[in-house]
Amino acid sequence: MKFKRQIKPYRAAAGGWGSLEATTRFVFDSKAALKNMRNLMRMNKARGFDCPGCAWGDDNKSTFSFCENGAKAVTWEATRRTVDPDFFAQHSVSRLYAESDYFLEYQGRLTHPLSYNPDTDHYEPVSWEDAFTLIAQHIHAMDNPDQIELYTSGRASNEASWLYQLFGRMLGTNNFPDCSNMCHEASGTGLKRSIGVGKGTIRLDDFESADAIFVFGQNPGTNHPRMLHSLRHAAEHGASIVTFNTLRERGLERFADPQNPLEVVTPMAGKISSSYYQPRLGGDMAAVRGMVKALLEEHRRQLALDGEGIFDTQFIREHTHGVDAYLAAVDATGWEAITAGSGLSEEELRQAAAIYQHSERVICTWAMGITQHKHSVDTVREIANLQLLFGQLGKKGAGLCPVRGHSNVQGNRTMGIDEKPGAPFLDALGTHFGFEPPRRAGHNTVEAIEAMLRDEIRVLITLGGNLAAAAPDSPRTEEALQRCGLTVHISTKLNRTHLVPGYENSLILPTLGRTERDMQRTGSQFITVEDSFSMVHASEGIGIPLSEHQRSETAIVAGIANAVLGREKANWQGMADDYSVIRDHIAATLPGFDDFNQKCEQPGGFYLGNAAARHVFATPSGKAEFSAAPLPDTLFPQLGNTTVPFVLQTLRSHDQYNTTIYGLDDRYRGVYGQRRVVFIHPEDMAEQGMREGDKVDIETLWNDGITRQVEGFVLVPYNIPRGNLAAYYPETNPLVPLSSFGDDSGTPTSKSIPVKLSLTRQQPSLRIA
Ligand SMILES: Nc1nc2c(c(=O)[nH]1)N[C@H]1C(S)=C(S)[C@@H](COP(=O)(O)OP(=O)(O)OC[C@H]3O[C@@H](n4cnc5c(=O)[nH]c(N)nc54)[C@H](O)[C@@H]3O)O[C@H]1N2
Ligand SMILES: Nc1nc2c(c(=O)[nH]1)N[C@H]1C(S)=C(S)[C@@H](COP(=O)(O)OP(=O)(O)OC[C@H]3O[C@@H](n4cnc5c(=O)[nH]c(N)nc54)[C@H](O)[C@@H]3O)O[C@H]1N2
Ligand SMILES: [Mo]
Repeated sequence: MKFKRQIKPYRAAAGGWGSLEATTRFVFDSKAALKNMRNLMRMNKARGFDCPGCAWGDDNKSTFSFCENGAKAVTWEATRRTVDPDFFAQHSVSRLYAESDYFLEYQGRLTHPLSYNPDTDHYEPVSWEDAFTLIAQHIHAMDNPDQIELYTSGRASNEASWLYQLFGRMLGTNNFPDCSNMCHEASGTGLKRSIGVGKGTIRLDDFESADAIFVFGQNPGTNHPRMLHSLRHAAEHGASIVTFNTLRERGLERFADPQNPLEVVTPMAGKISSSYYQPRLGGDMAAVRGMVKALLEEHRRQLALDGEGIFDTQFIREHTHGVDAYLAAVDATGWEAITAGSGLSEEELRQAAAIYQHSERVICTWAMGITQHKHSVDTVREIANLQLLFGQLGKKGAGLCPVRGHSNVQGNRTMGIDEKPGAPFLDALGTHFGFEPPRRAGHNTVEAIEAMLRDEIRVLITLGGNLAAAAPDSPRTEEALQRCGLTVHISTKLNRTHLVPGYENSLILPTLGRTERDMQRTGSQFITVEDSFSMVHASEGIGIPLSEHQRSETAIVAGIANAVLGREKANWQGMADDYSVIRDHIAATLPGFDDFNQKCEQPGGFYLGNAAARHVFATPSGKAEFSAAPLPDTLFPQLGNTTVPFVLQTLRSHDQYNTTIYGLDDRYRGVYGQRRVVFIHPEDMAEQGMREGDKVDIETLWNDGITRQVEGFVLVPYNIPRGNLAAYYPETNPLVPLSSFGDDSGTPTSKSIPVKLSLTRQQPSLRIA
């Protein structure tokens, strides 16, 4: 594979011809053009499969809506390329380990169950029955049930996830680390504390009636392209779109310039105006505090004039708790701390506050720029504070909207993939199946890796995902995997995690993707998923599986559970034969799922509801809780007085889906044919005596004596605050210390890593991507 490396600023608008061209290129490059086209046509229709891309909702108005990156996700899965036993006979694990993440997944779909042979360093075919027996042997040899970790990635269906948690809890553990621990955990934790429910309060059509949409720390042009449609429609109706993003992101920027209508004739064309603020990394809590400070001043001024003020005092009185303490905290926060913390001027924040004040209905959305910092829970709660002051909850066109990542990550949690499950769910599960579920909290992702490093874990099973590449501190995560006796990976494609085997055994279990037909004993099965707006709907694959040896996730989980626990506790095989049996169990154990099977027939799915949107708050006070947390003094209290030259964020390029690398371009940021780049302010570059195109090493500054460094990153001058850097994940994951995670969220601080730069001395032999 040869790639032309180039940096060339992208001048067109986001969406448009560029995406259509890229989409068709992907469709025709994947050796299955016709099948892919047919797949795209079915995506998101009432019957057909749910897009395995992001968790944005479907507007049931257009017959089908897909975006460039959804198309990539589908075609990547629907490839005809395969990695079969011959491939593994040819390539040893050490040889494959030397390849890039791009190379590994590009080889195609896994077709056979495989078992690692340490004597030959090769994966070899194994029968399903032998694989299940081996898993059972390892699990039966454990001293206690907490010696297993059951990881989940957010693509797994509701049915597979629910069955997986039942298996774990019947085994006796709550060790359910999942990708959400590295993702929106702070949103769940923060919102639960503030409004009693860890999910967004709005529905997709609320975007149509919003007067303003504040988008914090999110890059929808790449990661939620269908959200651009909602933003465009909102803007057409006159809504202001106000962006807070450290980087100038093209997908958002064009919205920022009212003089520049999107140039091409596509569904994206249209004139969208907004404001664009560039806080420094981790500066959003201070920015929102600044807005509230300005609004409080205005409230008091108005109050003196008309006795009412601008806040929704009735809502505050009836539905909230703690406003006085919060406003005292706002008074106690000076402008100096606000501007220093946010990197924005008082004038900019007053301007943003004025837009907010003059908008009757406001939606606040956010993603990883908010959730992957040390003080993320407080930041989420600060956004909630702002919305509570104005009663923006449960009103049409207004509310809180964490925009989820993986297409069913919200559903996984609803199904009980949670290391700290609530008592009501465990009670329901225990009563329904007649057993006593474990009550001890289990491990989140960071805790799971730490436990593996302490040799406390014997078995790791991953239901999707790529833990070795997605988790922080890559060398330590890889060591952790090697300290498990058995690792088992239920996967569609080959990835780095498979190449770091456990010390006794490792299995790769090939699974069907969401786009594929899932035939079981009682016929073709559908699964269900939940989007960011709490809509649950059915998804039925149509593609013909590549191999008769691939099994569905649900069937694999049932097979493992049956081998380990036997059929006395539950009829695992019966559930795998007919997923509607699982849905009946879900209906019996989870609120909101009554008549689940019947509700699946509704086109577009059904709404799970959101208590906070109905002004019912499941908090200790029974009301929405203001949070009076102070602004953090520093992002790195662990570092004391150490000078931190740069703060680095790790983010996604346009051609990737998390650790899946589709290609080496990042079109909107003007990067082509390469991924080892670091974005830097031109003046910072000059000050360091460095030039565009120079190669640099990036080293983390931390307090544990471990050297964390990545080498040979090309400097790209960019519109980014002074002192801030950006580079792609997962290449930079070795830089994120395992011990650096969010307060109360445990999420690795992937958006604020303290680093220094130095020119690369020796040119390392670069591996592509
Ligand atoms: N095509 C595609 N789609 C995806 C994914 C993918 O990899 N590819 N991943 C999926 C998943 S799992 C997730 S979680 C989502 C992720 O969706 P995003 O959160 O959009 O993903 P990131 O690329 O991490 O981008 C973070 C954005 O926040 C900004 N940012 C970073 N730090 C800060 C900060 O401190 N303050 C502010 N205001 N801005 C900041 C960055 O400049 C960047 O624009 O996307 C999902 N959808
Ligand atoms: N530095 C840094 N690290 C990060 C982040 C960051 O912004 N910066 N983001 C974090 C976030 S938000 C997330 S969500 C995590 C993602 O962490 P993960 O969810 O663990 O990683 P993915 O890259 O999404 O997983 C890709 C793999 O999933 C498998 N797969 C794909 N489809 C299916 C399927 O349908 N079924 C099954 N069983 N397997 C499938 C394939 O084998 C593929 O190789 O990474 C986190 N890590
Ligand atoms: Mo995510």
